[in-house]
Amino acid sequence: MSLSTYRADYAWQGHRWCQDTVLDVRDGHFVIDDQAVANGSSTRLGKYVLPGMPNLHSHAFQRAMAGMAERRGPGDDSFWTWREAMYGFAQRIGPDDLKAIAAQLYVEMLQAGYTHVCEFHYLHHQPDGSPWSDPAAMSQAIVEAAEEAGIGLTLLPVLYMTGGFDGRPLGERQRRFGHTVDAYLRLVDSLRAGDGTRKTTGVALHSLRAVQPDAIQAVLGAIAREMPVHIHIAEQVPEVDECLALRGCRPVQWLLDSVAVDARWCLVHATHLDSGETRALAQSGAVAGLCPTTEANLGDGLFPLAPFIDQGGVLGIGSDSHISVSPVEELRWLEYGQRLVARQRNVAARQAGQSVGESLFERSLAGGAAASGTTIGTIAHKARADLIVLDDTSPLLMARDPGHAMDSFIFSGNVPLVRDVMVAGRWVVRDGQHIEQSRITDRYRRTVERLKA
Ligand code: NGQ
Ligand code: ZN
Repeated sequence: MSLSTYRADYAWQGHRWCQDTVLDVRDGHFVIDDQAVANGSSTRLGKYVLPGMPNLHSHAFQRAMAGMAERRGPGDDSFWTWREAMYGFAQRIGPDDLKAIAAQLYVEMLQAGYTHVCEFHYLHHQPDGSPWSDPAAMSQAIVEAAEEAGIGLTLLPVLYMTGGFDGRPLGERQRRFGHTVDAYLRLVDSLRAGDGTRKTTGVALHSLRAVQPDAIQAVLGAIAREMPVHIHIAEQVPEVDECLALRGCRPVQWLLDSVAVDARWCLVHATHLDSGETRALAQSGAVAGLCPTTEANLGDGLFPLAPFIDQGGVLGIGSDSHISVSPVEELRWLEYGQRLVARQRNVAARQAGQSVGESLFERSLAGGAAASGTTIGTIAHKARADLIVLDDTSPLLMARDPGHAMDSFIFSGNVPLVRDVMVAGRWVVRDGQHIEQSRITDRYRRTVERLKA
């Protein structure tokens, strides 16, 4: 494949804006040469060019129910009443529906500046729990949706075996999520076969509620060393209490004591941490997978951001239930939640003079890339060529020097400032429009109308 040469007035590279940067792209990856000088044949991208953001946690099907669970039920609503509504919605979805919903979602992610998604996929079987004729049919729907939209994918088939910490069997509405360890490992193996530049396969354990200790050990013993491992860990206070009652310690503590948690791990919703867990998680090098808009929507609680950062913790962001699909809004709420509780400002910037937006964006790139198990999240030699170009004609960026550009992007916009988006060297969003938008959105409309009927 030939070389394309681009230039940016400012590119976010190695923790800072670099002026007059030349970016070569070949075979979907950056070729960065420090000596390169912009010449006549390079294409100017715009004033501000950033690495694309990895979205480290997604349940794609839930996008189609966003906004449908905000009406009060007969009693106090909670995460658990939302989950019942979600299970009801999930019952109706087959492979074609999932593909249509996921493709629409991934288009929206790209337009918002996410260039990679970690799909935590547990909707495996038919509604009665029996496998489809192709046991990987639902996973395949995700793979095809990502290909159609042109987003990078870390596919995380989820192991889901039990209905609680006590090992009780799956409920009727959870049956289509379930696998034996052997069947699960076969699925993982079959999915790995198609891995390449834009697709990586990892593994996911749904939660300590859904996977018992022996099964965790069996999976970890069987998979390749380099595969990312994701788990929902401590989202709700009742699950922390149940873990304390049945296992004698809190979920994050239990995990850290029971398996070798390191940088390949992503602990999604590591929300409820005591100070010892915060320190130990930070020291482990694992990624804390934070999904602030979903965690707010579901009434989870707040992550101890400041001590975690101070102890060197790694974090990334995900849009999870997709009540919102925007890295800007995730980062904004990550910071604002802390401000509201601490009654302080600029919490995620831990040193004088540091920018909150730069600190959060940079951290989320690094943590998201680690959780994805692939070289993204950076404009660097040999990294996959994923980038976003901001709309520098927006009034929000007028009379802003580079030192305020990131904070203006993260905090001031209500209209997305993302103008053009590239994934693996290919333009998928130009002038805010996705290249396949009308076809994918038409199919989505037909799908959700049919699901509603
Ligand atoms: C999920 N979602 O797997 O979709 C979960 C809810 C559960 C979030 N945790 C189900 N946000 O945890 O049992
Ligand atoms: Zn989740």
